[in-house]
Amino acid sequence: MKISVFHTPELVPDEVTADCAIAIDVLRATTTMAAALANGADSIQFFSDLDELQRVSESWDAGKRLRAGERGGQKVEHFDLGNSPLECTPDLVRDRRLFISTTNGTRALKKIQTAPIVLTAALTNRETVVRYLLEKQPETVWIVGAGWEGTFALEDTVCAGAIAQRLADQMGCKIGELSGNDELIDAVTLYRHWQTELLELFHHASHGKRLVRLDGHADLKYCSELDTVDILPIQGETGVL
Ligand code: 3SL
Repeated sequence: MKISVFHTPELVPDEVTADCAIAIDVLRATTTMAAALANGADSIQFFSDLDELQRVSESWDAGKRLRAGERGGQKVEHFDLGNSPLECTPDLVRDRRLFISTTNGTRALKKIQTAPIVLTAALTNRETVVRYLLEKQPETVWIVGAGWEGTFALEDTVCAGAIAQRLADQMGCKIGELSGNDELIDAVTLYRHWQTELLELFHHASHGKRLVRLDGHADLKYCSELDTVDILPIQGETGVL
């Protein structure tokens, strides 16, 4: 298995040649997706465009849908939910489809959606993603961080490192043997340094600071916890997770 890390969707080649591509937006889209599915959501359909989300979700039974999303970290007006994993309670999400659009996370997913296998990962479902990769053994894996409007994000890179480190541990190999690009080594180095202080790292991250300003302390803590949900968000034939 060779793993390449891309810090932002903009850095991903237009032709996605990986056997498996993984989108990461730890703060907060892919953590929210994992939380929603773990709490019983039926499925997740992702959009970069809010108008398209409105139009497509209109045809869905109103009692079976939830419109979720943010712009600038704030809930989109008239939507049912913002983009907080803590909002995705079992009572609210059970058996419903989430129609979601976020600033960067859904853009990362859109960029890789043509890969044969598309997953989303966060720190919270890291172990489940690793287990799947160990089972499937795809030859090439691309891990794509959502970043923030085209720039690097610490929280996405540290999650990529957490996945790769756990894989190397389970496979009994050195990280260099898994490395598809230099960014992978960089991500693992970041993870090794901060693995016991992930919440503190998030407080240094620019998007972490932004969320704290929006009163997102509880979200930051939830998103920084490793291996807390056992769920694999994987794209099905209809393009839905
Ligand atoms: O950028 C995104 O996709 C969001 O996850 C950002 S926020 O954490 O909801 O502000």
